[in-house]
Parts: sequence; C-alpha cells; structure tokens
Amino acid sequence: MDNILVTRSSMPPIEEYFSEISNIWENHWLTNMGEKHVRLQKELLHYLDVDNVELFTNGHMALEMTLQALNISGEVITSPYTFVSTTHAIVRNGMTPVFCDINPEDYTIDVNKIESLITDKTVAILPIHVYGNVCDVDAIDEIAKKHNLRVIYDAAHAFGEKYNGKGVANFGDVSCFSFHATKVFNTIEGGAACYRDGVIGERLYQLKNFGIKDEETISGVGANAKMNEFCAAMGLCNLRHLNDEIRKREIVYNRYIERLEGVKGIKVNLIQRGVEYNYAYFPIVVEPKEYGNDRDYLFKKLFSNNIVSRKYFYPITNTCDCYKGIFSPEDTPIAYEISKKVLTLPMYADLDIGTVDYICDLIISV
Ligand code: T4K
Repeated sequence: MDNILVTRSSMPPIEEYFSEISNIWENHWLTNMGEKHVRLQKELLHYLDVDNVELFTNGHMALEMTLQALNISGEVITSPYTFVSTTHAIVRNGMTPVFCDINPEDYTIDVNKIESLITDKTVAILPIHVYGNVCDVDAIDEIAKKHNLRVIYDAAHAFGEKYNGKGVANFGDVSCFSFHATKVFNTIEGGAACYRDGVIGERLYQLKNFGIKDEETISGVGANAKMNEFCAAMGLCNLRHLNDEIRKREIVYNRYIERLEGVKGIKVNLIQRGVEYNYAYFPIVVEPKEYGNDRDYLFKKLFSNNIVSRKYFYPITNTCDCYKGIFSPEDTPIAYEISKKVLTLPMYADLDIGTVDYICDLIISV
C-alpha cells in the first residue's frame, strides 16, 4: 500500500488546465497582474462574498504585507496555536507578538483572555480561524472597538466559509487566505487579503509590487509578492470544481465522525453552530489516560501502517527554536497542552471511504 499522506492537492483535469493556459503562448503575458490575475480576483469576490480582495504570491506575504499596509507598530495580540507564518509575519514587521491562550473547544483565541493582555502599546489583534473553526468574531469586534484596535484574521484555513450567512472574510479589518497546494482551494502557491478600507487596498496593491504607484512614483518600501498567471490559471480551474471537492470532503468528514465520535479518549472536531464549514482538516485530540496511549504512540502506529498523519500544530509558535527564551509556553497552557495531544488525520476530496475505515480501525484497535 502506498503511503496515505495528510492531504493531497486538488487538481483540475490536465486538459482543462492546458486549455486555460494556452493563450499565454499567444499573449506572452506571464505575470504582473495579467488577464488571469484580474479574472481570478473578480471570481473570488463572488465566491468569498466580499467587496475587496488583493491576490498575493502566498498566504504568508498576504499577512506580512497587510501588517505593513496598516502602518502600525507595537504589540499584536495573537495565539501561538497556528502555523509559524502567523507569528513570523508580526515579528518580521518589527512588532511584538503577545500570546493569548486558546479555548479548548475549537482551538481559536480565548476571547475572555484578550482584554487582560491589552497595554498602551497594543495596536492589533491577529486571531486565527484554526482548522476552519471560526473565531468568536462578535466578541473580538466588541473588544477591538472598545480599545480602538485593528483586527486582522489569519483565515488561511477558512476559505469559502460563511458565518451566520456572511462570507467569513467580512469580519475584522482584513482577512488573509492561503491558496497553498495543501489548502482546500489552491493556486499552487498563492494567497489573498480581503479588506474593507480602500486606502489599505491601494497600499496592498503597491506593496506587493515594490511600492510602485506609477512608472515614476515609488511611494512605499514594498517587495515582490505578485501572483503569476500560471498560478492564477490554476485557481480559475480549481474554483470551478471547488463545491464538488468540498462535498466530497464532507463525506470523508462524516465517515470519520461516524466512526470516531464516542471513542474513549479521542476528541473530534465538531462543526460550530452558524458556520458553513469547508472541511479543511480533521484534527483529533488524544487524551492519553482515557485512550490508553498517547498521541505520539498513535502517530507511530499509523505511520508504521502507511498512514502519515501530522501534528498540526506542534510545536506551538512560542516554543519554536527561534523564539526560545523570548516567549514562554506557560503563558498559554491550553495551547501547549493541546499541541502535545493533537493529530491531524488524512483529509482530502479523493480520500476513499475504505481508507478512512482502515484509519479508524487502526485508531480504535489501540
Ligand atoms: N497561516 C496559517 C494558519 C497556515 O496554516 C499557513 C500555511 C499560513 C498562514 C501561510 O500560508 P502560505 O504562505 O503557505 O500560503 C504546510 C504548508 O506548506 C503551509 O501552507 C500550511 N499553512 C501548513 C499548515 O502546512 P508542511 O511543511 O506541513 O507541508 P508539507 O510539504 O509537509 O505537505 C503536507 C502534505 O501535503 C504532504 O504530506 C502531501 C501534501 N502535499 C504537499 C505539497 C507541497 C501535496 O499533496 N502537494 C504538494 O504540492 O506545511
């Protein structure tokens, strides 16, 4: 049996992609906001149910440039239970991450702990919609308004989701998505920032293109984070199949739930009320005392049976080598604890139900 990996990139039929890219050989336009870039941007406005979107070369640059575009400096309240990109984006902008713990139900930032971390240096909150679980956007909005803070959502996992009928990127000042190969929607590499304020949009557009305003005006210290035409073409193709892909993921999710919900010591991730979910990941939390073995044991057992699960998110970012001695995991005990117990099981549209059953049998048989 070939290894079953934690995910597998969605790809359109090869003929569809060839057909999409074929006119590039006529117009020779490869990058710098070409025709496919413009079309994808337009289609995403509709799909994401937002007013404004800017495309990027990847999700990380969307986050980094968003923080730069907001023109802020000081402390940013965030959570360490995420991919290291979130924390790096703050630090690489010369700002200080202040780590807030998560809640143990859905692993998003614990809104009851945010206010105690606010100081006179706090300028923003950067919460993460972890695994597609939507943060308590209403409470965050209230706190931000009360303390005059910016809110930037790391929505890398939440592509296409709705909360109470609204596109998830309509909350906060800016929401950043990742279109990486491993995501529900991919453009090979890619990302986007959805924003409210037109001034931020203008800055984002310039920053991703060296700060160029026009041929003779360089108004910002930008970099290069433009999405090229081949990536945009992949996005145009993948978007046509996305609803089907999400329905297939839903079938996989339902089977996992059917088999694993109620297994002693295994906590599954349930869909939140009011959320139209995208089935991005399938995390389980292993409680060693009740399960009889710990997460690492299960990881190895699955691995030796050709199932390559992943420990998303371990280590939490405030324990990464590059941040050791600067931050302490003791500040975020719940995130620290869950990071030692979590395992993300294979999840993708084409994962067959027989394989899901095989994975569940292995988990149950421990
Ligand atoms: N914020 C959050 C919360 C994020 O999760 C991420 C990215 C970002 C920000 C930053 O967005 P980007 O700048 O990446 O757009 C992966 C991804 O590289 C990363 O995008 C993702 N989060 C993170 C959670 O996971 P790795 O190191 O685990 O990926 P890798 O190469 O081990 O791949 C995992 C599995 O995916 C493979 O076992 C098989 C499958 N795969 C992978 C690749 C690269 C494919 O099927 N096709 C592929 O091309 O980081």
